[in-house]
Amino acid sequence: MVERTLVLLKSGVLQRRIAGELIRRFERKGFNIIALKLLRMDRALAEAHYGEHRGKDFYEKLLDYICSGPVIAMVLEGEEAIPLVRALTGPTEVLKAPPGTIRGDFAHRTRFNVVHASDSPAAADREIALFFTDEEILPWEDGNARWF
Ligand code: FUP
Repeated sequence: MVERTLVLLKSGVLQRRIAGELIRRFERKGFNIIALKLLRMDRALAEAHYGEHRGKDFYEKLLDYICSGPVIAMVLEGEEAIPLVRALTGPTEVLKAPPGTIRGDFAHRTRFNVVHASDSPAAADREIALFFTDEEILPWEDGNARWF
């Protein structure tokens, strides 16, 4: 089934100059980028995005981190995009993230685990709507490539 998922390249990715490398991995797998923006998340957006973690011991530090610099937000579309993008990102805990995954290759602290990706269809719908209006989402088909 074709799905859409929200990906965030978190604070620090731009400073480390690895945004292109990370985007390349999603493109290489075959997903369509159908929305993309650079933004600085404010506290309200961070709380809305990570509300499920309110009250946990890492919550405040998680918000501080995600608000500490610009992030890249993207909507990716493709067959089974939600589980397949999660497979590319790797598990949340960096000690469990194998080499070859984004977190396995680029993160050494769970709190600074480089990337966010929606973990269910309900989360994807909710998260995409937090970051993008309907007008900002631009699905396309491979047929467009014949012009180039
Ligand atoms: P994920 O969906 O893989 O991003 O993981 P979670 O929604 O469980 O966690 C959200 C973010 O909280 C993680 F990306 C990193 C941070 N976190 C911690 O800092 N410590 C923890 O023990 C768990 C999560």
